[in-house]
Amino acid sequence: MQPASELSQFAADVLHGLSARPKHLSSKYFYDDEGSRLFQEIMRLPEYYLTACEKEIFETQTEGIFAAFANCSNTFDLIELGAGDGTKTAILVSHFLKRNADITYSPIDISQEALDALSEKFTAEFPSLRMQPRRGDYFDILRSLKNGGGRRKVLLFLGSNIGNFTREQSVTFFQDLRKVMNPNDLLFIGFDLQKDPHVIVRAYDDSQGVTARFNLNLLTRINRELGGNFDLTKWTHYAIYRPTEFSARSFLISHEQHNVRIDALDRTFQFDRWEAVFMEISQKYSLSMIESLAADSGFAIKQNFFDSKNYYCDSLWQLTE
Ligand code: AVI
Repeated sequence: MQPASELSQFAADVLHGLSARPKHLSSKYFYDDEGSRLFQEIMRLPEYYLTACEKEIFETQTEGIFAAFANCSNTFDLIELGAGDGTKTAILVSHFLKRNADITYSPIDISQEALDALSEKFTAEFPSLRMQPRRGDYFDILRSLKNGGGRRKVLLFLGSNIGNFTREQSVTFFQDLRKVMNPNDLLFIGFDLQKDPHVIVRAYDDSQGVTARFNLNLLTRINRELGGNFDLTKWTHYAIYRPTEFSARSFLISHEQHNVRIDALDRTFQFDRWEAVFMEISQKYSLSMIESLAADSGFAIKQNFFDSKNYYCDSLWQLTE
């Protein structure tokens, strides 16, 4: 057993979450190598419309996006936070290179496996592209890139990843990004918009059970990394949409009363029959929510790009004075 002072952040967060009422675990820990692989599978699901919508925006509005990024200069650096497999970004990169843009692409991710796969794919597809993949904490890396030789940085935060933060966390995150940006830099963010709740719920409770496996994988990760003994057969994935708050929420529900031991925490946790552990929030946005998020974080919207169904918005932000 490790003394509490030596607990990893992961262990400390699991201890905090499972000691709370109601219990919760943080979705930021979903993305070990297996979690990243499962998320890529989710992105290919027919019910998970987010990826297809953002892809459509990139495919149909590439020139408009290029014009907005370039802003009269063909030189800029693309830095993608949480790059995953980079499939959507490849659409932009391909177009930018055809337009002879002088770009560098720096994908940042916490999964080395995901970064390796992405680097291999991009190197094969775009041999002339300068790439600087980086694994680790966004802010450490961005601080190291702050003075990029006077080149404009365009930060990409795609896939509605922002939806997994609370509003307070989102404002803090954008304010922190602002600190590592120069006045000419831009921030391009994917937002999933509000729509028919039935469509949203299906995206988080797919018929093939991939999202269920994605959530359950966090229990497997706790078993492996923290010496837990979660029995996955005692748990069910459950997703809802709260229309008054415009957020999808996912839970793992315990079917029966049972105990789980986690060696690294030297603790046993009791779960009641039908007890829910809150796993993830996926916020859905209106345009006024996006505008107020930008304003409260020190940014102004330069341009918004929408898909044909108006399900999704990629919003390009610039710093305010
Ligand atoms: C990464 N993030 C934007 C996804 C979402 O839609 O909230 C994670 C996810 N959770 C279940 N399905 C996908």
